[in-house]
Amino acid sequence: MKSKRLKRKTGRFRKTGRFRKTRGRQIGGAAELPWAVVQYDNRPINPIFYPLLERIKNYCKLHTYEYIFSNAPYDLPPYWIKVKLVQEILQTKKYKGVLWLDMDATIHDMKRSLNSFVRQEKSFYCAGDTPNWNSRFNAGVWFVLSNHQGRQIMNSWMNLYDSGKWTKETDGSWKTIGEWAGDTYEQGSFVQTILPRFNTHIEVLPWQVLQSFIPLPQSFTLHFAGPEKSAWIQSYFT
Ligand SMILES: [Mn+2]
Repeated sequence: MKSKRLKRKTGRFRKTGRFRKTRGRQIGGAAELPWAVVQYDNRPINPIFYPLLERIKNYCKLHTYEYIFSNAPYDLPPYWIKVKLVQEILQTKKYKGVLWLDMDATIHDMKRSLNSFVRQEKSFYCAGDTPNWNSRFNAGVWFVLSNHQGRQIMNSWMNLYDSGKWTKETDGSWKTIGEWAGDTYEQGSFVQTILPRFNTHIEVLPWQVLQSFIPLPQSFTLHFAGPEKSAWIQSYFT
């Protein structure tokens, strides 16, 4: 039905060009904004990640989502750049929402749309660690809707960044007085403050859906987090 209407419109208005720009976005009434899939790296990309990127880009093509890769400089610890970047992208209001993927993550279930996860009242979707670790939230893969609630979650999260607890070394690396992944980090602060504060608007999916490093029947994304990532990536692609 979709393609039929599209064809008819194309034929009718082909010569004027007047309707061509909006064609395809207007079908079925209200315009639907695309999702953005976002990644960041300010270092040269490690070649072991190339096949992961390839899958992500193909996924975006398949679903007509926008793929955004940023390497823009930020005067922030790398852990917090993702929060800032997604906050900024939501503020453009050009997207339905944003899927954040670490460089060591990829899409496994190419057919599953982001819309298929969206439930009433829930604006932020994430999962906890695999049983190898123990955080209730893993910051490597998550997605957020571009609505009031989603923007509020991102703003509150970014506000938890405490520049007084971080120092930039002369070699450009960042050090914190806090413990690894603790509350000075984006992950620990989310667990400590954002999860309880926005509890009703956050959907915590099973780790198997977003965080597994071996494809499982429920896996949508995979996250090859850990010291053995290159072996895991290799076994996924062979
Ligand atoms: Mn990661």
